[in-house]
Amino acid sequence: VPEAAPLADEEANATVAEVFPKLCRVRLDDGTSRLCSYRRATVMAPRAGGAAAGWKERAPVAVGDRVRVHSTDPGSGVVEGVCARRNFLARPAPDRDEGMVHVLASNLDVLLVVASASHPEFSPGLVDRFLVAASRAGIQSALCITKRDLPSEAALWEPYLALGFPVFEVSSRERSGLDTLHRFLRGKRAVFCGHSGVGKTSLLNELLGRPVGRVGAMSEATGKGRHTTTSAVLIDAPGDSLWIDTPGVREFGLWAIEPEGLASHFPEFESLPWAREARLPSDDELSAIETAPRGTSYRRILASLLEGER
Ligand SMILES: Nc1nc2c(ncn2[C@@H]2O[C@H](COP(=O)(O)OP(=O)(O)O)[C@@H](O)[C@H]2O)c(=O)[nH]1
Ligand SMILES: [Mg+2]
Repeated sequence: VPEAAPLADEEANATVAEVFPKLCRVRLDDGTSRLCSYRRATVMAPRAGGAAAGWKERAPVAVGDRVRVHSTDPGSGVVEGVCARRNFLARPAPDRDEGMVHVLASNLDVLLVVASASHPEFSPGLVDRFLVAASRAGIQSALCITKRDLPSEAALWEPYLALGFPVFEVSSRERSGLDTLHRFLRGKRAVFCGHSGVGKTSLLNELLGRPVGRVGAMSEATGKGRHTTTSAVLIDAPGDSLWIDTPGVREFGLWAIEPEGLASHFPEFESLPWAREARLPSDDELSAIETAPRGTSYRRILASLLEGER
């Protein structure tokens, strides 16, 4: 079956809001919502790289995709085609075949990396993986530090401020810091990413002043939240903003990043000679950056890419 060509932007009338195994929920441009089926063959538009580059998407559409929906009856419809994406955030699909890719969300203005000051503890490893993935995808990123009402150890997020990333410190419980973050996100398509239990859904509920998703119970044993959502969910926000809540992840695999190119996604290392030459650092060159704030993070991610992380 020949693959359908992508639609022109003006042919779209809806945005994918949630993805289920054989269905998706879309938000029509008139603001209403519909549960839609799709036929893979008509929806699989050629994607940048795509089949030719040896990778396949886990689902035919992703949250944020612009689509054309034919309404069958009130409340349901069929996705007839999809537009080309401006950008997309992807990771290797966990527990899937080699080459299978999970597109978390598409057509984004900003990736908001959400990490808690404590409970669970701030985890620079995962933060850096999201920042690298955003950089690879050409998406602006920012950090949101949640649960600032709780006592925490040293401010491990300070290096990110020094590196020029926007950093927002908030407490959903005490409703502090929310206005500044709201202003930053206004008018943007933003995806909220981070460990489960860091407070993404609580934050969205507070930013919007209405419940948009269930807040997970904290596990007494691990101090981490339990999974409450399985797909990313697109949420209408004021000022034409579209914000996307994502299910918490334990790990975030990097996709389509060569070990030699990793340093180009760390602004503080990109101008070092070996990084500019797009080659791996020698042992000496690697130890020279070991004491930099993100030196350890870089070394760990590099090691996992060299071990064949897809
Ligand atoms: N102390 C404190 N707890 C919070 C805050 N925000 C969320 N939580 C708690 O953290 C847990 C996980 O929150 P949730 O929003 O489901 O996290 P998600 O998995 O990232 O969406 C819940 O028990 C929340 O009540 C906060 O600002 N302060
Ligand atoms: Mg949540």
